[in-house]
Amino acid sequence: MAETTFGNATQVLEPFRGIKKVTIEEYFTSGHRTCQGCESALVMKLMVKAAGPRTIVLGSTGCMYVANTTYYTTPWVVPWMHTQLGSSGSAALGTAAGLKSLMRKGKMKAEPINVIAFCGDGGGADMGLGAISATLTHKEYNSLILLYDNESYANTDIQLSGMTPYGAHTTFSPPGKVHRLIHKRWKKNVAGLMAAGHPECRYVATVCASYAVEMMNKVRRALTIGGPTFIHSLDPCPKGWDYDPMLSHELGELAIETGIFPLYEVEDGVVKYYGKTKAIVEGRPRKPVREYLLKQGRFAHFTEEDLAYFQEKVDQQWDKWEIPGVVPFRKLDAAQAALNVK
Ligand SMILES: Cc1ncc(C[n+]2csc(CCOP(=O)(O)OP(=O)(O)O)c2C)c(N)n1
Ligand code: SF4
Ligand SMILES: [Mg+2]
Repeated sequence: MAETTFGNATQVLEPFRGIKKVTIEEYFTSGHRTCQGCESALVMKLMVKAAGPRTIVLGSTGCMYVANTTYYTTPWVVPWMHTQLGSSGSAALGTAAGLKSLMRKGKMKAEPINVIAFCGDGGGADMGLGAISATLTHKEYNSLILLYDNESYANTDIQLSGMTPYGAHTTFSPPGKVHRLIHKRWKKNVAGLMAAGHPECRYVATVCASYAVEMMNKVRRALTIGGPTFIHSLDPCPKGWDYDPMLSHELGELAIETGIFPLYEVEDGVVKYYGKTKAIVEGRPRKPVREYLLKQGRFAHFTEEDLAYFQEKVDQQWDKWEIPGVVPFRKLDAAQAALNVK
């Protein structure tokens, strides 16, 4: 038998060198019922296009489960399985381990098969964080966990998650006359957390479907580097964010241009910035966050004070963080350190 332990690199998935080189075949096609302008559906399409036909997709409960598997219809061309809301990590690890075992025992043909588990921000960043973290410690099993982040529990009518931005209007945080802002917690930094805290995970990246080729190439890298990997995609959601569906692509671009969502990868501990994020790191001015926020109804109640606070928090992530946009640790300056000496 050929060398097929697949402990490391799986299939040959070279990066697409430009849009004209992208393959035509689709593995997420017609038959879904997502909203018009749903970027998460585009993420599914690009993700599995990059992965190719020898792929198993596992998906936790949420819009990308419910709207994609309405009774008797589905857009999935590749094998697909639903898993419980907090279980994308367990599903990825179990499936990768099962495949490896069956191949080792000769019960199925030994060949590289991609295992991708997706989860929403609610299922992944809140409920399923522990299982994803555990999966990222098992370097002997190849899998990709893709967290599609529409910044709410969208499928159950836009409840607030740990990744909902500060101040946003959700069904759990409606602005009122007494309290203008109900949600006052800053969004979790999940990609930074995964990259900083999982030494066996060789690849963590952030993506946005507005930059489709870059996104597909990061999926390809994640699937071929070996071991468990993690990708976080920011997905504009017309229903939850309350904007005209034609703005989805533009809002994705603005999230990057304002510096709210940085595009980067961490491969074997080395940070590499991409596209407009790279330009920002190299000194290009960021667009004001108001250009992004005020296009969305969920921030329509924001005052100048709220916009200023949001801007200040984003400024900090670029000006104060030890690794800008990625990891928020800061070194004590010398004067402060001296004061702390007992
Ligand atoms: C254990 C459990 N609790 C609650 C639910 C109800 N539920 C189904 S989908 C969903 C929202 C999931 O949000 P997210 O993971 O962000 O995916 P999205 O719907 O935004 O795509 C919830 C709360 C469930 N299916 N299982
Ligand atoms: S609610 Fe948002 S994530 Fe869900 S299908 Fe509609 S646009 Fe997509
Ligand atoms: Mg969500």
